[in-house]
Amino acid sequence: MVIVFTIFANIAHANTIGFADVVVEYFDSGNGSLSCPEGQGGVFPPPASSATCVPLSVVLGDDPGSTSDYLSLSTGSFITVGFTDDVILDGVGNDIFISEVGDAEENAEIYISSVLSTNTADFTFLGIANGNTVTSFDLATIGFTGQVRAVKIVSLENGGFPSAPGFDLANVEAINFSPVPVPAAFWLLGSALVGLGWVKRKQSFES
Ligand SMILES: [Ca+2]
Ligand SMILES: [Ca+2]
Ligand SMILES: [Ca+2]
Repeated sequence: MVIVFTIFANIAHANTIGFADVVVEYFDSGNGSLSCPEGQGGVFPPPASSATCVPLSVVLGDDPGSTSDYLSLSTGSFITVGFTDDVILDGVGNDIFISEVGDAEENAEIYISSVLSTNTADFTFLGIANGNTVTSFDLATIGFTGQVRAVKIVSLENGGFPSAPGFDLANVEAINFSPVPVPAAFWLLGSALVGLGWVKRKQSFES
């Protein structure tokens, strides 16, 4: 089992407005084919018939070309992606699209959070995303009225094993969202510790 907790910059795709920006957490259950984050596309173009190691950034940004790069999440594996230059809001109709590019029975549980967090308690169950389709979600269906900054995808099946085991996540798209001003986005991107220090100093100057 491997647990990674870090913030990965989006290096694979340029268009991040309306799409996920960072990886907050990744968990590999060990039920896949390889001992690395696996999938297809990105900077490791593989033969179509086999899985290969991919950077987690394949799930960030959009997939503008004719083929999507994706991360295969085997049963029990999950990834949490964060939005930093935009936040998802409940608007008219659907608010979030989750794109799966496999062709087998591959579903995943989708959870959302208002904070970039690795704590399960911070997440609310939104629904089930299906395989070989783009599944749409409307925040209104669960009465979620806050901002969504993190989306967690937990794989339920291992369809496609061994070439693309489980839920093949191509991207996470925000349909209704609000852009975050650059300084605020920088704040979200991990300057929290620096910021806390600054607040403390500011308070001490004023006292
Ligand atoms: Ca974004
Ligand atoms: Ca909505
Ligand atoms: Ca992708």
